[in-house]
Amino acid sequence: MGPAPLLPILHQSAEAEALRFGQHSVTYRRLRVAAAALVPGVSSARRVAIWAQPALETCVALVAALAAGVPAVPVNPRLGTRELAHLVSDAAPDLVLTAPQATVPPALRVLPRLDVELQAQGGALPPEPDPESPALIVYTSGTTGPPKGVVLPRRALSADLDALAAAWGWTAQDVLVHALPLFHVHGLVLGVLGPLRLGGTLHHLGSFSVEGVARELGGAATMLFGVPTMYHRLAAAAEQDPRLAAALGRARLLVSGSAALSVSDYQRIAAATGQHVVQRYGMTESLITCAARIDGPRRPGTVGPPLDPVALRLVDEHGGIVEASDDETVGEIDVAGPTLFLGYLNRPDATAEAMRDGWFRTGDLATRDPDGSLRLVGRRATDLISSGGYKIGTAEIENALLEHPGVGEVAVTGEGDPDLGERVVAWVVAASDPPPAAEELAQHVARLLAPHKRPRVVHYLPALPRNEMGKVCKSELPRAAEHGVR
Ligand code: MLC
Ligand code: AMP
Repeated sequence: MGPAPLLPILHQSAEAEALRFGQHSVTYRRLRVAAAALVPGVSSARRVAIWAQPALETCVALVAALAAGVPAVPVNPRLGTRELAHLVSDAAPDLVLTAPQATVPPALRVLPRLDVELQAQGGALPPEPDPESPALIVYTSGTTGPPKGVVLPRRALSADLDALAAAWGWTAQDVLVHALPLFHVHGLVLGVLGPLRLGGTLHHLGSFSVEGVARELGGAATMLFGVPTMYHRLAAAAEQDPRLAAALGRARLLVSGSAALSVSDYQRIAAATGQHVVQRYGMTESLITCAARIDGPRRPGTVGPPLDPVALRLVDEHGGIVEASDDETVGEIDVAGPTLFLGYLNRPDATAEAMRDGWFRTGDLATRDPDGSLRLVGRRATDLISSGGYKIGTAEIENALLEHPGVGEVAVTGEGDPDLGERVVAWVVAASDPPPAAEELAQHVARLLAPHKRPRVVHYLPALPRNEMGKVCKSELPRAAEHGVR
């Protein structure tokens, strides 16, 4: 007997609806035969890129790569030239899977292309690959350099999804609605593989809108997944729109993650809809490690206890283990167990640095309350910005801005934003007179990296505040700007 399948329902010929994107949907049987048709074209590849538009074809491509046992690299279709070039050279995919009508940028045109035909008829699926084999390579930002490829094995995906299903009573009867991008673990692993592993249904909105959420939750959908920016927008809308408030109130579960849901938005949603949003915490490298349980306490600002298979400890700044459950003593979250990644692609140095005695160091700081729930209180590194649920390294943006001829020196920070959580702020010493316009710098970053990484605010300074070592003192930037704005 081989290993248990990652997507068991694909081995039956179920006629139930699996996935719906707008007017287009597929049953499990169609998903299986369309994916099986791609398998022969994929199976000899070492890795494949998937052009991850929010569309059925992206999911079929993902299922085909998983069935073939070939690691898939989801590609954000809005990546800029610099970041895409990095991904292509770092992951070195042998081919790219796309929807037939998709236009891909030059960096991907050099690769052989395999179009996903939703009506194609494939045969039997190959035997289940080894659970330890890599399934996905997901790029995520760190504090230095370009994004790193996080290599996730099949075993991490199945262990995490089963743990979440147990925590939330998530079953084949659930219809999940969301509008998350399909190139990060939130949208792709939880949002697509979650329903598919359980035999349930996903209704994807294509792009986020309050109206779309209201329509789906007013219809068949039972659960909503979103980032806090989406809940912030829903909170404001639900206060004005009784139909939306009623639809949110009917849901079996509203789940927020990827960034901190503010206490105020949690309370506004509770007041307008009667729903207490369930929060969960995780990282690309560890998948989801903590979640409020359906039958457990839900409190604003807390992300629930560790999931069953996850080992989690809090470590103080001296390396001691925090035993206290007093909601006061802060420690860095370390995690271990079956949901962990295999390592960063091509970066054994970065992988070794991220681990301590077999535990993955998340860099997130938390307290533990008496019932075992964690409260996230910050990050060890201030050089990661959390904006709209995306994690953005300041170094990536600084490097991109330095390539603009009008930028002499630059520092990038995050500042609080009611909608995005944090927004990207650039502090620029101009190299041209007049200095480059803020919108031009935003366009420049959006072109090289991705639009969500563009600075939303630009300050111009005559010089950056530096210490004796020449390092920029980021905490002094606001004061320096006050004294030296042009
Ligand atoms: C505006 N735009 C520009 C621009 N100004 N483009 C180029 N240059 C400029 N100067 C465009 C944008 O591309 C976008 O286009 C539109 O204007 C608005 O952009 P935005 O303001 O950046 O975002 P918005 O559409 O408002 O999106 C908010 C959001 C999004 C919440 C929907 O941030 C989002 O989807 N976040 C999800 C992130 C996520 O999934 N994270 C999970 C990571 S996994 P257009 O055409 O797109 O409208 C993880 C682990 C875990 O963290 O725990 O889950
Ligand atoms: P990523 O590596 O893109 O997957 O982002 C993971 C980071 O998102 C974590 O290290 C946390 O800082 C943050 N994060 C995820 N979920 C939550 C949450 N519920 N509350 C606060 N921060 C979160």
